[in-house]
Amino acid sequence: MSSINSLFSSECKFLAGAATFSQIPFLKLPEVAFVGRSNVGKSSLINSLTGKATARVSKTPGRTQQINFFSLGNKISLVDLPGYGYAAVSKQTRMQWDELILGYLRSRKNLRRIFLLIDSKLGIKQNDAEIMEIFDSLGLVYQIILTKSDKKSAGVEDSVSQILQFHPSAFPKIISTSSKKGEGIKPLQAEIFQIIRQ
Ligand SMILES: Nc1nc2c(ncn2[C@@H]2O[C@H](COP(=O)(O)OP(=O)(O)OP(=O)(O)O)[C@@H](O)[C@H]2O)c(=O)[nH]1
Ligand SMILES: [Mg+2]
Repeated sequence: MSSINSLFSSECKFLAGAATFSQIPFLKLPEVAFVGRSNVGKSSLINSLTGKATARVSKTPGRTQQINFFSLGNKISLVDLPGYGYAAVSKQTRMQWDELILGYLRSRKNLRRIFLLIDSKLGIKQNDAEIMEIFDSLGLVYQIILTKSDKKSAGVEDSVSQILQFHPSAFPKIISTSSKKGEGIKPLQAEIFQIIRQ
């Protein structure tokens, strides 16, 4: 794949959905995963990156209940993970989330990068901080992607950068994006392109 544009304009196909660990497909493609609170904009960001409405965007939070795998140009797998922090879920559902998502993230051999999405309006909330601590303790490296930058609170980048100093597994580089306005989409495409070339 010669250029970023040719990668991101190639066909994006839904490969599989996994609601349980055993349904996770074996894939050889390099993979990147999008994780974050429910409603943070994971599915919208995948659609903006690929220029297609492949991932389902929810009107109600907690809509994406399974792990969805997409292949972009048969070069990379993009993974849309179910959101966390949806207030109405039971303890049982929360435990299932932990088991499925953390199980996937810990064991996935072809996983090259975890993108942890943070809403620019809300900043890092308690449940984001908890996930970051879990990732740190498991040695899972992750990169913060701010979403909905069209609605961002003043100083959000600085406050997130400050918090990252206490999270050893976080990439220092933050990318600020808006699926609505297109801000940061090209830089994130460039980051993903670099990841698969490594
Ligand atoms: N203003 C603004 N709204 C956005 C942006 N990205 C997504 N949204 C809106 O945020 C809501 C949630 O978007 P989704 O992409 O479905 O979020 P998600 O993280 O996939 O949600 P779950 O699948 O429920 O975990 C939708 O109403 C989107 O239209 C953005 O960049 N700016
Ligand atoms: Mg979604």
